[in-house]
Amino acid sequence: MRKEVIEVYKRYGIDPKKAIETLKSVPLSIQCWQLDDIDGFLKKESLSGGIASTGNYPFKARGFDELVKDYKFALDLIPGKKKINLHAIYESDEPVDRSEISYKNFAKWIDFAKNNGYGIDFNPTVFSSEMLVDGLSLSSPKKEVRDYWVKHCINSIKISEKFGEVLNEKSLCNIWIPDGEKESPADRLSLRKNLKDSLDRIFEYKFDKKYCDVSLESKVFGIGVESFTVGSSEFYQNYCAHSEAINLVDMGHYHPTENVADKISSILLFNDKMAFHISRPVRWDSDHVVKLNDELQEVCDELVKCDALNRAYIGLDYFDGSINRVASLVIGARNLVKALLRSLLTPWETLKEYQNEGKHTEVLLLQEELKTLPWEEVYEEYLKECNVESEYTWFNKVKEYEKEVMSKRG
Ligand code: RNT
Ligand code: ZN
Repeated sequence: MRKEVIEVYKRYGIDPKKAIETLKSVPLSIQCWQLDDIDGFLKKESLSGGIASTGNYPFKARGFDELVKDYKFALDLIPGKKKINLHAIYESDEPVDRSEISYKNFAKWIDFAKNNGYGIDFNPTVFSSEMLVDGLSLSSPKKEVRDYWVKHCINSIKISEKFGEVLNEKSLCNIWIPDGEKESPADRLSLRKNLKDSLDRIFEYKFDKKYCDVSLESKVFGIGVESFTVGSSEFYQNYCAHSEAINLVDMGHYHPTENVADKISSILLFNDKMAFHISRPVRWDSDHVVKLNDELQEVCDELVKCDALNRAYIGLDYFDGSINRVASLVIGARNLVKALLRSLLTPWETLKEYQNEGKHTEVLLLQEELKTLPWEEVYEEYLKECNVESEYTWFNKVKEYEKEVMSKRG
């Protein structure tokens, strides 16, 4: 990094080297499901349950070996501390029914994580299943359906606990369910009561908080369930306030004009921790590849100015089958890294002082001025220190990989 760049930031009281060091310590959880359009390895069921992956880009990973290869290739192009994020349908060893899973079915993943120094986050897969009856799982009026998914969720938490223990890095177990109704339901209350009771049963299992946390992810609507979602934002906010659960905010799961960044300070005031799915909504889809846009920047800004990087689980969540899937993962992850870096290069104390003194012109002016500072050079320095390919060359590596490895998949 040129010393002129350091001088520029010094004028604002910012030390780019410190920003780089902070960024190195923030773990980012990278979703395995981008690499195969959430097919998973069980192949019994195709993707269903309120979400869809679109696009026919060729060379999709088929099975554990190909997926791990692509994953490693992508992760090596993403700077900083990384966690892998698995779904229950990605069992690496002797697959069993979802209600019976244990960490033993993920043994190869544990080896992969250990060998590369990654932590692992985990998700019960409460979709793509015939046990989703009338589109309902934990909120189903049928007791046997609820029992099945309660068992799957408890087993998933136990898997997370084990990951946390053996990898020495706390694991997040995130529960998202697609339960909802296409039209306005006759009875909202009993479905929500069923969900509450199922969650109470799940949280009767006392997991060791040294090794894992459990989050609940809300949504506004899904495909085929346009009128009503059982696990709404209000439902989980209240459930989290009365339980061990952590609120997970997916950036694609709110009304289009809602500002997700605005929610962060309110959640942090009443909860020790919160969790994120960094995503990008476009019309009906909540899972487009993450761009470096104002929405992402503002979420990262909030985390930094609330001094909450160590109180947040930050994970990516999107899936695009229309472009090279490895590149898709790298583009989104790098955009998240850039946004976090820009937040760390911002003189929040000065801006806060201006606000407190009523100097609103100065707040606006400084915010705009910061946009054209040479943050890109700091980013390149960060890549260099992390031993990761430059912004201007990484895609060549992916093209080569596509030619040499992916395209041979037929
Ligand atoms: C769906 C949720 C959920 C999933 C993943 C695959 O709308 O965002 O997080 O995307 O679990
Ligand atoms: Zn999500």
